[in-house]
Amino acid sequence: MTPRTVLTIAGSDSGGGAGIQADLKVFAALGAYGTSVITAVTAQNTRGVDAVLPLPPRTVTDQLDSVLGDFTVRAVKTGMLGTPAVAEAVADAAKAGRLPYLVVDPVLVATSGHRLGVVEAVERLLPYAMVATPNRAEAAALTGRPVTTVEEMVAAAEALAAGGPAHVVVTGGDVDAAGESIDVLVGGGATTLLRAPRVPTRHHHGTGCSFSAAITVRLALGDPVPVAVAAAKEYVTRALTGARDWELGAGHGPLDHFGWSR
Ligand code: PXL
Repeated sequence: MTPRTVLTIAGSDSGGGAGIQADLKVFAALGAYGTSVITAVTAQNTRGVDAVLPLPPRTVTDQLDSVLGDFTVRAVKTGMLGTPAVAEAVADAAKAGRLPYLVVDPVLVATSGHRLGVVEAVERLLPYAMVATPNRAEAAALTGRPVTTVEEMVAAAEALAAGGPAHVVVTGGDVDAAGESIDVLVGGGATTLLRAPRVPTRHHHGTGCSFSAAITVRLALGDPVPVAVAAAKEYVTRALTGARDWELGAGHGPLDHFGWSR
């Protein structure tokens, strides 16, 4: 059977844990055919980001034209966009209806604290998102309000959903909630809390990328948004659990996408 094709528009992580590399691993693990448009090249490993080279918008649109001109892309995710000019180019494609089932992961800051995007750039794209997946810090930056409790996560998700995206998931894997990882999903007139056991590990590099990539595949396979989001949360919980004891690099290691630890 021909696999469903999905696309990631994101930055390259030379360490293979986040960005394009994480997305392609998730796509493969969940049975989709992954294509990629690279927005920026980062030099990084598990310890942090050493350098960033944003690509020119023209190079991004060239890649987009090549992929969309040949493949039937069922769903698309965006990650690191790098510059406002690249965000604008991607938003133009979304506006023209060329990016179906769009999942926007509003990447702003890496785990290591390195800045990977700016609010103004992400805001250009959010109105076209079927699902936006900010973590707490990104939700705070986008709403200009603190997002430290579950109540504040709900308020931020509702505020962001009012501004354009059909659905917003604010992820709270880092909120201390009695051993649970709680995400808030707002959309379709409903607010839902998603719960999973919290996986205590410092090897969580690429969790946000993997979460949004998993949602993208499930949307491409035809799941409704709440089902896709719940499946993605389960995927991430399993991938974090798998890599809990890995020793890849000296910093924040990547997730286990292929069940190597089982
Ligand atoms: O997880 C956010 C992220 C997205 N994209 C790239 C990254 C990171 C975090 O390090 O490097 C390329």
